[in-house]
Amino acid sequence: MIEETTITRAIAEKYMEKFLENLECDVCIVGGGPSGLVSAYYLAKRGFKVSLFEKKLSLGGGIWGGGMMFNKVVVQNNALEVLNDVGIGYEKYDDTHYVVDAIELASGLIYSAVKAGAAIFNLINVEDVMIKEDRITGLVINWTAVEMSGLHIDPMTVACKAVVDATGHDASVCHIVARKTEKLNLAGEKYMWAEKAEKAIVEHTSEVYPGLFVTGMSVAAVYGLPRMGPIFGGMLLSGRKVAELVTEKLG
Ligand code: 48F
Repeated sequence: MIEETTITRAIAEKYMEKFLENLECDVCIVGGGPSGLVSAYYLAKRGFKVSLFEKKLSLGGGIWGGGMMFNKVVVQNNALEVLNDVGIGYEKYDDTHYVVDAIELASGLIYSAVKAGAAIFNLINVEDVMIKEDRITGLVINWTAVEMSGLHIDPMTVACKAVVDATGHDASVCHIVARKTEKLNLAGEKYMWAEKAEKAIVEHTSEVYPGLFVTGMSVAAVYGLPRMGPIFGGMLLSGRKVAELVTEKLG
């Protein structure tokens, strides 16, 4: 027999179980766009305990709307490996450009990250960081609904060994660290130049403060790099690179 209160109990119990299991983890990823999801996938696959926090209801960030709501995106040839790793299809347009269905890309990356073992928490906004002895040691989180409604409610914390800022154009975590430590300067994202941006974002994907790594468009905000519009190879490769850097760091 179906019981309403059993449904409630099952959800509350299982959510709390997942939350408490991930209260202390290896890597916290902030932002569930392409770069955050790819890094979550590779890190979880390597056996790290990974939590990803996304402030919105849906993950996928800037993927869903493709270019100007035409729900297709372009991925260049050197990033096809990542699509192959997660089993996402693509169509050749010319030797450099491949076209990917935005819906398949977003849903495929989300599914792959979950199946690899990453714990995903949507509707949670990362509003601050924990820093001890000049090293990031965790995140300060609250429900997005609390932030939206301006309620006076204190946040809570999760601890981790490394944080990945995958918050896209906002570079939210880097902005917080810059403001509160004065040990990080953000140059601000620059104009559109797709070819230069795609290469530079991957090259500059790095640890920007002890324990804080940056991936995706946040890299452009930190290093003053150009933007690229609806081509996603750089996001995928940056996500994969940050997973390699975190792996090297955590051993
Ligand atoms: O913007 P987003 O997709 O970042 P990305 O992985 O990819 C950028 C591309 O989508 C596109 C582009 C390149 O082709 O120019 O824009 O760098 O995803 C960032 C996610 O982070 C969430 C936000 O809602 C989005 O889903 N986010 C931002 N700030 C916070 C956050 C925060 N403080 N706490 C939790 N999530």
